[in-house]
Amino acid sequence: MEQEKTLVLIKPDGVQRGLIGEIIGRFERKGLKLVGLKLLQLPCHKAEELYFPHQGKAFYSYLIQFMTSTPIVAIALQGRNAIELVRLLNGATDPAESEPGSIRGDFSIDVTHNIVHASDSPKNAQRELEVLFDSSELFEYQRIEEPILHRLTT
Ligand code: IDP
Ligand code: MG
Repeated sequence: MEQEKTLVLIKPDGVQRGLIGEIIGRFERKGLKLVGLKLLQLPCHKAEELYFPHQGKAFYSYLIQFMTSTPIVAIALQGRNAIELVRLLNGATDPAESEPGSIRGDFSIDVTHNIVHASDSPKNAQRELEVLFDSSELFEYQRIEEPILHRLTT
């Protein structure tokens, strides 16, 4: 599986509940590489860009209001099959259905206040990363355990 990059956001509820370290730790321990990281208050126009596929839905305006209410953490992650893997670690959108062991399954109880966001496709990952990060804010480096995380094919 090829290396992919994806966007994760720790939503206002995750930041306010002191879960930043816990959530980043889960991605790090899995073997995903942090290639971008910042705390910011999401401006309204960026929230609208991020969630434009949901425009017109009943929950849209509350979602924008919630996402712009207090700071969030934006995380760019890189790794093999990262897009699908991160969504698996996050768990199902509705915490009533997310598995225990996933972030949403372990820490949330409400479908809007569901702690994390993650991109759902390569196209959306690229688009969403561009909304949150300048290219100068994304980095390349080696994690020291890369050779033992992956079966190396030569
Ligand atoms: P995802 O975050 O798992 O990709 P999406 O369907 O893309 O889920 O929805 C984006 C966000 O909108 C969700 O994470 C959640 O915060 C909110 N949301 C989705 N569906 C509902 C709903 O039925 N009621 C209220 N909020 C919702
Ligand atoms: Mg989504």
